[in-house]
Amino acid sequence: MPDSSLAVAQPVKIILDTDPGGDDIFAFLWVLSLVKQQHASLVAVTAAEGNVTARQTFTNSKQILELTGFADIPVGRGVSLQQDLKGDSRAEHIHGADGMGNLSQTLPPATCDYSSAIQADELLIEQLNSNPGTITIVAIGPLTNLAAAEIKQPGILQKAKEIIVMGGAFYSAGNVTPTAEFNIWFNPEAANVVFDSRDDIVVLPLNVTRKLVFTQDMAETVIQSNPHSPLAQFVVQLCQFMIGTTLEYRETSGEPGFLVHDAATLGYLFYPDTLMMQRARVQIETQGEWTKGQTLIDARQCAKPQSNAWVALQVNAPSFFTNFIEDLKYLIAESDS
Ligand SMILES: [Ca+2]
Repeated sequence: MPDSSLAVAQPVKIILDTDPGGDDIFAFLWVLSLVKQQHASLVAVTAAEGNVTARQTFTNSKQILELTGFADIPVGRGVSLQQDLKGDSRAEHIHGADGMGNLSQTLPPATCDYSSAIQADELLIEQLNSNPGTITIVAIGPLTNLAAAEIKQPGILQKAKEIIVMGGAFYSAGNVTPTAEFNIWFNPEAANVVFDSRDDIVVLPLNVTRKLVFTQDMAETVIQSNPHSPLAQFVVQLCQFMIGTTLEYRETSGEPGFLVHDAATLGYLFYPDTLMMQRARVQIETQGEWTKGQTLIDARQCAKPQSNAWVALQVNAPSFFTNFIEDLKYLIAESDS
């Protein structure tokens, strides 16, 4: 008997909110592979200020779409905190001055003007109003754009089918301060707005993403069918750059690889059997002198009403990478030589 569930499966509609970002780019490419395989439909990209400036994440997003043949997908420019951020508030030291391992010069140029592009919060509001209940937001940067949309139109985030966030660290060390993970720490007030907007936010914290070490060998496997294509070359070189900074900052206990934090969101969405989730109330520290951006779950033995999230606390990394690698292989095999 034919499997009727396959026949009726519609592609998952996604808005990717991203601050590329080396690991963002690997998540981005995974989405595009799933689009090519008709499992996903990428309705828009909203660039976020974070790893690098809003202008740079916009340009990077456009360049990735140009490189992969998806230049028609709309990109919103990130809402800026409008603060004079200190140099060390962003993450150029991890991702390169351009957020892409200093490889942006090797990619096709962005074709759209930053100053005339639609703002990310407007694009989110427009898309969610026209497609209520059907769009999944995959948020892999600081949550400034999502919060700006919610503040501008209260209730708008309820119109998303699901919101999946890479962020936070529970009962474990942060990666930007002793207690905070970068995306939440960068704008904890925005994170607060998003976690208050609905009671089913899906969270992929450092607890699982620290287990996702992508190695040079994996990159070589991914490109083997089409190794000289511009996309394959970009993937290998970006991987090399990210491994260099990851080792410098000792993020993998010396293992030569880098953490594909942001890709965990797609693991949840398309390969949910690779993760174990816990229901919880997530709270975010916005005031602490030392703990700004810390994410909390109450582990005491007492009644805890008002849960607002599903938090991933365990991942089957080999199974995750089996799927990640096969999907990236598919995208690169299909890319222009
Ligand atoms: Ca990111």
